[in-house]
Amino acid sequence: MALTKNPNVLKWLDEMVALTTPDKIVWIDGSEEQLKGLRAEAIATGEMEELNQEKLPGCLLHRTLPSDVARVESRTFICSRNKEDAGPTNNWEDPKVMYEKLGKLYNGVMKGRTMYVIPYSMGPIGSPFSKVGVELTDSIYVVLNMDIMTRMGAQAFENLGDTSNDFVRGLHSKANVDENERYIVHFPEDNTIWSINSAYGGNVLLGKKCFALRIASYQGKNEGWMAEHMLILGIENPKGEVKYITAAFPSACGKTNLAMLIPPEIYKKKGYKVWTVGDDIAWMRIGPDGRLWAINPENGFFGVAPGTNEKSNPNALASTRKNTIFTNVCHNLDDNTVWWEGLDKNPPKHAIDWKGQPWDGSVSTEKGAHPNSRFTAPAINCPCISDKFNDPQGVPISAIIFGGRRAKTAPLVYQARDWEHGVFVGSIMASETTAAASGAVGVVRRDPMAMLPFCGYHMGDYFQHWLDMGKELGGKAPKIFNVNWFRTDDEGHFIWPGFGDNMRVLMWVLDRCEGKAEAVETPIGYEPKPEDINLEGLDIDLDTLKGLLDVDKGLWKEDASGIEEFYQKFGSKLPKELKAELETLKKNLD
Ligand code: GTP
Ligand code: SPV
Ligand code: MN
Repeated sequence: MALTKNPNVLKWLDEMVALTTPDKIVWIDGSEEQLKGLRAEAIATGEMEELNQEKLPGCLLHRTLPSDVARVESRTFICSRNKEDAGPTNNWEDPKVMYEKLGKLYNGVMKGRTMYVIPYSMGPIGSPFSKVGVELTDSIYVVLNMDIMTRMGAQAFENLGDTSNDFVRGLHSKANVDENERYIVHFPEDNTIWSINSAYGGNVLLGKKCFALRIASYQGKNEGWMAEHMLILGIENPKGEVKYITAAFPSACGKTNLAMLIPPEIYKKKGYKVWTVGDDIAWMRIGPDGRLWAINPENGFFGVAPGTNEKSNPNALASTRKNTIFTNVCHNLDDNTVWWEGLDKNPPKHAIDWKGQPWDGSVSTEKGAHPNSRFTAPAINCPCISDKFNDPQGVPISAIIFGGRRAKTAPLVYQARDWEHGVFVGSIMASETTAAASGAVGVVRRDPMAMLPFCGYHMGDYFQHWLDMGKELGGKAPKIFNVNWFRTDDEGHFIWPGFGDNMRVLMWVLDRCEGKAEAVETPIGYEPKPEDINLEGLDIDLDTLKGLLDVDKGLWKEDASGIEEFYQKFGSKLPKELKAELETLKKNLD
């Protein structure tokens, strides 16, 4: 039975049913009873495997095809009516042409299958930040993941109401999972997403990157707010005051880890605590007090498994110990649990690898888990989840941090001189590519604000939107910083210990926001005095830290010409403020 009377939903559903011709339609109400049935069905068909219910209660394992393990940026499109509106960094096709082309692929694709109708809310139900989406899919895996990642079920329709047309229409079919016919397509002007021939997370959980970043960034520009690829965390001082920070790092560059960090002993014993609000996406609005406020639109974590362990990220690990879906990890057959590289030093001997093949960790030279294998874990499982996680108003932001993987150029931390300079700092972000997207790994590319694969419109307009938001925020704007945890020595080892010790850098960041710490002016912005980063209890001396903060003018001059070349892409859409910032940087380097 239909879960809504909203004629806009029903009309669109009728059209999509006529196109894809499923045998059966199931409305997802979000009830535990219904989910139980779907889990049982997925286990019965082999789509998912039930893990050890004593050690991992409620946990399931799933493998996608080896050709379908990451986002595919080359097959991701922004189909605005005018090509110019998608900009130089997105793939584009005329929406009419694309609807027709994909229409052929969707034609009858759900024959013999069930269509699940998933209503969901991005953001807490009832929050002024929140937005509703409906995803139609032929995958139970998608339903079960959406249950963890969003507020899914009948309540989302209640939020939408009986007449509103303001919902994102998502259509997904795994079809034959044919990589040559794979498309992840956004029609921002129609509030529509069409995804076909994939069954991997970022391509098919349409509430996440597709809606909450690509469509939402477009909505944000038009409606005066921001959708960003950012974690949100709170740092509580011994007096019980909490200050909030957002940080944008590209995929697989440390957002989940920073969001859940465990304070080093020196801070813990003084009474500092860290709280997680979000690990991947932030929606931000200017509040009635004129400050920037953020919510996490998601309800769970779709986190990178490899490297997650008791030491690096115990909070993430704890989050995955119940009601979690594991995708493309290694299956330990001895006790029916999961394993991945970096979990511990005891790879199972009797196991199935991410490709579904028998695997013996004591001899194999292949990886047991895919480098982009993931866990889908409910946010409420996280031991350090913030008490503001469900707050409809979100949290006020004191600082915004940009960062990426740079072996050399970027120092451990620096602060932008002001908002405009901060927008410049975000716009010139560069990072080595990771396994989160298909393609080469370790190649440095420009990834402005970590949004290169996620901005749903012209990136030049996006920079302008950042500048406009700054004007509106005025003196209440968060301070902007850049960090790099990934500088390496001559042997390629990371110099900075990272993980929990990143808090030492965050403390300088917060001190700067409160006017409590000094800074040194450099050609690229303000840096800490080395003695202002607390190294107590660390195996790092002041000279190493000075090296981490070093600004190599030669490398930066090379970078400046790289930026100049990158900026040329945007033509007349490049805001003049950013052009001026580049000139200032070049002058400072001479
Ligand atoms: P997405 O979910 O793809 O957006 O990734 P993310 O930005 O949340 O990255 P995540 O925290 O999952 O980290 C990705 C990889 O970076 C993992 O293998 C981590 O172990 C590693 N990593 C995270 N933080 C640090 C750090 O401070 N130092 C070092 N050296 N590695 C880190
Ligand atoms: C990312 O790649 O940035 C992710 C994972 O967070 S995905 O959902 O696949 O986009
Ligand atoms: Mn991400």
